[in-house]
Amino acid sequence: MTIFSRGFRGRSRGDDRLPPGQYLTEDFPVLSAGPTPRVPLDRWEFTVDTETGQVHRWTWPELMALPYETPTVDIHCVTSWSKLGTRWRGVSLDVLFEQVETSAEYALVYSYGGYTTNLPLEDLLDGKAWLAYRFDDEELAPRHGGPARLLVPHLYFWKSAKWVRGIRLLAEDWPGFWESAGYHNYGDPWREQRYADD
Ligand SMILES: Nc1nc2c(c(=O)[nH]1)N[C@H]1C(S)=C(S)[C@@H](COP(=O)(O)O)O[C@H]1N2
Ligand SMILES: [Mo]
Repeated sequence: MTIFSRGFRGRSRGDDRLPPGQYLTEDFPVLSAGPTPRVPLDRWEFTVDTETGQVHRWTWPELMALPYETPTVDIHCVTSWSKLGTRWRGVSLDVLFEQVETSAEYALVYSYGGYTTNLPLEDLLDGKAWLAYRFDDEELAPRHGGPARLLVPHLYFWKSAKWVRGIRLLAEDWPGFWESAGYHNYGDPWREQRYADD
């Protein structure tokens, strides 16, 4: 392993934005646990269902009609790449949850194709998460989760479910795909929470 001093790497490269154990990349690697599901927009829907059995559903035109934001965020994959200043367009989860009444504390996010990931509901709210459908001024490419993916940049990027289909609100936490395979349940890159025991 090569150790660079802070001075040598230079602050302009953004090391103060690089969590421990991460390296910077300019490309946008693709990490998918299975094949890319194709979801026609006229059949696409996004669902939030609550612990009391209430179901909230948005079609693609309904999603497009909602106010969007254009976050620029740093993203951090648990396989150690980080990409700074990525530019997205998406609907804040706060907007979607305006209509949702819940006292659940946990969210299980699920995708077309079967991927799941879990996180505390509060990590989806207060400006921390988006349902993103554009990247770098273009439609979100299918390999990167298009038509729409979750974007939760403050946690390792495996929490940002591609091809997202819905969120189940739960009174008790339920581990998702990587979380039940030994990855950390929460996944804060700044605390280097990669694996269950970290
Ligand atoms: N549905 C789904 N979402 C997913 C994944 C996946 O395999 N399936 N991989 C996760 C992981 S580990 C990472 S790092 C990011 C990768 O997103 P990218 O392929 O756009 O870089 O998506 C996350 N979301
Ligand atoms: Mo990842």
